[in-house]
Amino acid sequence: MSVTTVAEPMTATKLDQLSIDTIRTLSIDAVQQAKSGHPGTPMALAPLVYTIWNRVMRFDPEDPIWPNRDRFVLSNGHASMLLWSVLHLTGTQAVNADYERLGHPSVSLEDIRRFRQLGSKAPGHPEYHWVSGVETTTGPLGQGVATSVGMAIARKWLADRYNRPGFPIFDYNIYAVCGDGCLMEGVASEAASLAGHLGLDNLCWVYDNNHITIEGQTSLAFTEDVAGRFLAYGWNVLRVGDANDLDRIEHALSVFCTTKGRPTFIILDSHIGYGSPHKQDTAAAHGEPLGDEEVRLTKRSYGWPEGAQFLVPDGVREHFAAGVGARGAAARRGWTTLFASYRAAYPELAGEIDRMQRRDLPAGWDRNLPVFPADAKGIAGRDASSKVLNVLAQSIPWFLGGSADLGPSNKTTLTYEGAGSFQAGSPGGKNLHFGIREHSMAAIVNGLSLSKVRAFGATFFIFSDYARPAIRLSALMELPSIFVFTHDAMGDGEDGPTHQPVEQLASLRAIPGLVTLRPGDANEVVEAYRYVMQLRHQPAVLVLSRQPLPTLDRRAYAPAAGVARGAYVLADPPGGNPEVILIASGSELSLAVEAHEKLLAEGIRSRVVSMPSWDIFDHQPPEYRDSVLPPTVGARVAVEQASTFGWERYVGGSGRVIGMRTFGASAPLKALQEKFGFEPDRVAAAAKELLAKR
Ligand SMILES: Cc1ncc(C[n+]2csc(CCOP(=O)(O)OP(=O)(O)O)c2C)c(N)n1
Ligand SMILES: [Mg+2]
Repeated sequence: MSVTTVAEPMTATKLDQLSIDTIRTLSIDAVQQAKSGHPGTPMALAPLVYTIWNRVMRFDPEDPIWPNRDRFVLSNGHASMLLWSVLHLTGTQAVNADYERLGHPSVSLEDIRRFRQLGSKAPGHPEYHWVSGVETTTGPLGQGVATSVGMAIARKWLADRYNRPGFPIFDYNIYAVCGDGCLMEGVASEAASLAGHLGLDNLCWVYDNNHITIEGQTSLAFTEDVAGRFLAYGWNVLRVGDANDLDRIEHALSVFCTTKGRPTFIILDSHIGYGSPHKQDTAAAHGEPLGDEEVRLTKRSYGWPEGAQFLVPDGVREHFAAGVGARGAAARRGWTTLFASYRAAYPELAGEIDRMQRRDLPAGWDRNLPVFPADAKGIAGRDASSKVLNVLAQSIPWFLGGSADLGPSNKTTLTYEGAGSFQAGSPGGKNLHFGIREHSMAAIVNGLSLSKVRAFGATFFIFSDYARPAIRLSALMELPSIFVFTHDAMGDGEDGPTHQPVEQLASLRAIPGLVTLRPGDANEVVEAYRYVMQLRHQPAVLVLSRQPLPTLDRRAYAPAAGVARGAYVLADPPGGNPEVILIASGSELSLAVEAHEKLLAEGIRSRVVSMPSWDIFDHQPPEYRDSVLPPTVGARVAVEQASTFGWERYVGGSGRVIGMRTFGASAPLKALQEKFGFEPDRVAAAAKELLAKR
């Protein structure tokens, strides 16, 4: 006979605490094991993330891509262990790029043990497309919150187009967590300003106000009144003074849910490295393992078994299953039933949603694309683009976009009857007005793409520099974002070197997976869009001219459909067999054609290769590439109003590049073309020099 000790009953409150401490200790152990990572913020924000996920969010771990799920964005991506912990503890399932469920968890305990190791589904920072349940890639501070504004815009637009009385098909919310770093970044300010203007009441940012960044106290560099700033942006600003107070956090989130007409900003006062006796509230808790002894002391302070590692106590997984799991499953089931009746009542709209979710296009989407007749005077790339955009926006209901205040110059404004402007009071508008905020524009376009809306953002090509970090992320995330950049080179001559791109093409071409296209005439613009619209997992940059470019006579020259192969033989000498190849893109294509005609007249067998996209060309089979640029023809001249950087790979050791080696200058275009050598005679002369050298 023995006396049975009665175990303390597991109350809901205790399970809350146990779950939170599990997130904390998994984070501590993973960082310790990896000997790298960021333990302090997960330790501090575990209660917040726990509350959002287990008490508030509508998210079904069984189906992490259910369209009406709430979105969670961890903008302070260095705290990734928060996400790996909750994805693991909720049993979130893995899905692949074809939207199939794979039948195993997205993040396993083994992945967490292998935090930051090759192949682990618990990498250093949240990576969309690598880990199911991650809504957007974060790590470059500010990007996550800026992207969340795109998600909120998308949700508003989707609701306006698809919801019907009794059918709230899209009514989800977007939660983003950010730290001091995110809020110091300009991109977040740009995005917050726009979100306030647009009154995005489906958007909630929670600010981890811990007064610590890497160099120490924020008092070193960040002493502004953040609350005042967000009030001025037009946000609803709330404060929770204790990051461990679940009820207050939950209450603040419920205030968000009922606030209409403005986004919500919750300031959460927290203690980085919470529970660590020597590291709490210090920068030392930010980005390095606590150390074995400190880990023990910290676990002791949580009342955790000091020697246990990667411990998930009994009841924790069940607690998440009873919380977010049950709530999410019920919400998804309800939605699925609702959507079935919606499909019966509105089959066409339901069909659109299906297609959009799969990133398919409607049948006949390219039927009305224009064909431009040959015209020596020609049409500017941006004007051809305008015609194309207006066709596409009408044939693809969920295709929309706008410019960073350069609509009249980019010619990206959708002008057809009913296109409308997206504003707080008109969330069905298809013209987005980003204001002069290129960086957040690109992040917002990514947020729209993540929400399956097809979106573009536009500005001058030179200001792609201001958008580049988000363009890079679009490529890393494999999103079909579209960036329309006009004023491709020196076409805006008088504006001078501040406005004349030089190195931008080389820099964008260097981004893995990004399709950069610089079409050479109006029909190439059409073909470029035709190609880009069919991309499902790649972003694209379209670089378009400001000035008219001759529309080539496609009966005399090869069809513009060659654009789809990145480069194609536009013109050959009679009977083929060229001795010299002129390669050009964009505005320099007609220049190359003129030089070609001159050379032909002199009996020189020249070929013109139109090369709007390096990237697409590089992905063609070698036989095709060799047929366009035969290895036997070493005499090659590339001409492009951009940095010569990189062209060696196409012109080879014995070729010549006519491009930019300096910045441009302020002068009329004609004078610049003369100064920098972009004239048919100079191109022809370069070709002849190469031939003479043989
Ligand atoms: C754009 C960008 N700049 C710099 C960094 C490097 N970095 C990562 S975390 C961090 C400090 C962030 O401070 P805070 O957001 O307050 O995070 P906390 O330490 O409080 O979690 C810095 C500078 C980065 N990830 N992204
Ligand atoms: Mg901080």
